[in-house]
Amino acid sequence: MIYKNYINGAWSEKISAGGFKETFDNVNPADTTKVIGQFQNSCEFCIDDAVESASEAFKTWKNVPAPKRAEILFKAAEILVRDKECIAKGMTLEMGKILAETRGDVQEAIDIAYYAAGAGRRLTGETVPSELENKWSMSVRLPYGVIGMITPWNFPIAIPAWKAFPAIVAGNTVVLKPAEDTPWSVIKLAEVFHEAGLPKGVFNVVTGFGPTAGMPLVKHPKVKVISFTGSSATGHLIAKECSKLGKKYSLELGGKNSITVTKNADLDLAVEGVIFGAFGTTGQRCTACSRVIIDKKVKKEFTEKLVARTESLKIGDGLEDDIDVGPLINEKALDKVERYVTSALASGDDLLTGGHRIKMNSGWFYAPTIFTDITPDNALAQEEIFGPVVAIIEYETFDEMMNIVNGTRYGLSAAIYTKDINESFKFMRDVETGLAYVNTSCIGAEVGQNFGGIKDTSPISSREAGSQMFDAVTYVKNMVVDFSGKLQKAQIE
Ligand code: UN1
Repeated sequence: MIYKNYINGAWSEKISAGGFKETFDNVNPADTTKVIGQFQNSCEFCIDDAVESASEAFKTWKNVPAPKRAEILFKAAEILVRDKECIAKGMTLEMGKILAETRGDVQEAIDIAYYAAGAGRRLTGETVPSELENKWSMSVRLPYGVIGMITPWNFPIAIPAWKAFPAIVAGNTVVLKPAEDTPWSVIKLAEVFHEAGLPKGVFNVVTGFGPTAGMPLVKHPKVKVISFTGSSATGHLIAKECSKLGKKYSLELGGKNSITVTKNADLDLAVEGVIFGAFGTTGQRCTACSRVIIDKKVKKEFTEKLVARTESLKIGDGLEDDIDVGPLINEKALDKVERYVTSALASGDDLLTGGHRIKMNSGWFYAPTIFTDITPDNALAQEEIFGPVVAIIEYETFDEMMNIVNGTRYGLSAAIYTKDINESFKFMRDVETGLAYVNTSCIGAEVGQNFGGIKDTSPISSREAGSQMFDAVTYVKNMVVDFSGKLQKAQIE
């Protein structure tokens, strides 16, 4: 089946200058002989069309009352609820994570739809007392116009929804380029909006690749804000381009997240937290746990439990009922994991379990992998691998542990397992991340919470979801009325 771009409320194809149709294949990572469909390999001309339509739509959409804009989002939420199972199954076919997780992905989109739609009635500004008599000052939040969004494959609907829903409620229009590995899920989102009755041009989807479709979107002069979630390398390229053009940007990049297990921890609970954090979504979350930082006193006991639990995980096609861990997204991802493991083994690092590919149905499977006695400066403890690989690092004192937790370039998520309340508060205060968890895993943020990082995870610390969800997609306009009938001079009178 050939899937088209969604531009100006209609489905359109990419036709090359020579009159040829240009598409790319999207395959099932659990069985690469199965093709999901062909998608448009778009270029800058498709982006131009989409931006034009978004720019035209903005002229009227910005003046539709926010509660009315929100009504369409409520409808979209209902359609997502109705179609949740079908979208979840399609998403597992497209990107591999297990059905329980793809259901969660759609649920996250439903949650943010209701959350953002509700906020449509609460898009408040503020009034500020003037220094002068008979003078009034107030502010409102206003939309920018066309927002360009480039979204990743690991949360194919949730992340586009986090970005697009608040933007649309706030009165912006959107051109979204999904990752080339998950165009189907975002085309589905366009179908949902279409059915919900979103006016044409408000939400547009252009599929394709970063250099040929993503970059033209970033550079387009009519695109006022760029919102990107993905790799640090691409994020820095985008930041550079946006700075050159004086364009606002919101970035959600890599992570090197940790779970600390103290001597006061409930070890069984901590094992479950690490399993979920490290091997959920096959380790392919920017919030994934890739470091376990363990008190030397409980290291042996905890490690034995963790390895046994890891070896009980069932790897396979995420559509099957009893599967715990699906495949990696593509061959490049598999090669990357393998490269890190091979080089760790070559330098003598201690492998406890995993460390190899799994041959099954020509899918991209890799065994959940744990290394132990890793030093904090090791590549396994510093670089984002984005796969099912965990490094265990031991510590003796609280201060040493905090230095290890904070000793990477990233700052997204960190968790601590402890029954010591003082220790937990010290940890929350001192951890250099945007997300801190106590006695739960380092993944699983909810839509009511502000999501994002500091340091190189989010170079300007932008946030998605939560009470800050409008910050990237609105600006504040301050408006002043002087009803004194004379010229009053601020700071002078
Ligand atoms: C991501 O990995 O890019 O906190 C987002 C979580 C999810 C979102 C992760 N709700 O794990």
